[in-house]
Amino acid sequence: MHEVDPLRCDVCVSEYKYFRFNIKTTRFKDGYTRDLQCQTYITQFSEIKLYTDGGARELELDASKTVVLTGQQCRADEGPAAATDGSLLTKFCDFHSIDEAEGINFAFGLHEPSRLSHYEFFTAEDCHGRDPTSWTLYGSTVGTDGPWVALNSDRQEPPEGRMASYGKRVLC
Ligand SMILES: [Ca+2]
Repeated sequence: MHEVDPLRCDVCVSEYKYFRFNIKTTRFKDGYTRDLQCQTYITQFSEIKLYTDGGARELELDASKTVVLTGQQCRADEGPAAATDGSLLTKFCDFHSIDEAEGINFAFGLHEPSRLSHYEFFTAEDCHGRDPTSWTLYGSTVGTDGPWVALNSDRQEPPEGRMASYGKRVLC
């Protein structure tokens, strides 16, 4: 076990290998009424990225560790791996799980345990109502089934742009 410096938050000194991106709400769930031709209980994002060294270096994800713990992907080519493939043209799309109590649980991992400084995710190519609006990022040292430590929770108005960044979220 590591020693936690009381002057720094745990996430700043701990190394994690596995992550769970738990999406709680979308624009549609928050009352958004544009784009209602889009199926409304769908949630999607095109990519998630992790950084270290004050945001200067992107960490390489291990594609074999990307799974959906709870959820139902929209199409065969819109599974979890599509959000860790490095392309904003491909997306993870979940059919209706945002309306369930636990929301969507998207798990992914690194090749090696690493210290995180930032994370970032991106909207998909269509349908603003499907954009996440609140979420929690968890970390684990053990595996994609946890146990989990909450690293960051946030709520944000998504960017209007498609395949656009929510901005690098600062962990420490
Ligand atoms: Ca992608």
